[in-house]
Amino acid sequence: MAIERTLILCKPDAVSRGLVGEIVSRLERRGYLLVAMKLMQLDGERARKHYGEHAGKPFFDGLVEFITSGPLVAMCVEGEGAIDGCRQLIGATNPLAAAPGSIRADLAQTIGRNLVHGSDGKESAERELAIFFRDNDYVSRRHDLERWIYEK
Ligand code: D4T
Repeated sequence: MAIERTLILCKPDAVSRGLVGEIVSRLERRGYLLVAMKLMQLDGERARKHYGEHAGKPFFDGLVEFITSGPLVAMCVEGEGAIDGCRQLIGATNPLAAAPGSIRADLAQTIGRNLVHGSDGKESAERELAIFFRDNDYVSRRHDLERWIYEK
């Protein structure tokens, strides 16, 4: 296992429903560290870039429309095996298939309004983080990592 960074988005439905605190709290309680965070509204160009792998699929236009429809919160989350760990906390894409206790199972109803995004691998994490953050957006949490999280 290694210390990883992943992109987590509280999508516009999460912001609109007032669930950002709940989502951040679940990530923090697991011990993951926020190393960058931004409240922003995504433009169409960046949204299409972020969801590029889905271009041409029937749900693509609706997805872009939804993700640009209001403010979202973008975060870079760091921790041991954080990419898969965050995916586990978030739950399966369709809330009806998500494990009980996961964010989507507990708080969402439909695949098109599933509250959260989490990168699904190292390459996508790197690619996606670069869409949302510049180098100087990141802070170091090395001290917290060594103190509280990392098992030597
Ligand atoms: P994200 O990317 O939002 O974390 O979701 P997942 O990684 O869990 O799922 P995904 O990439 O397969 O889908 C991206 C995004 O598209 C929406 N979606 C997906 C949809 O509205 N209808 C669909 O049929 C699918 C497959 C939900 C998440």
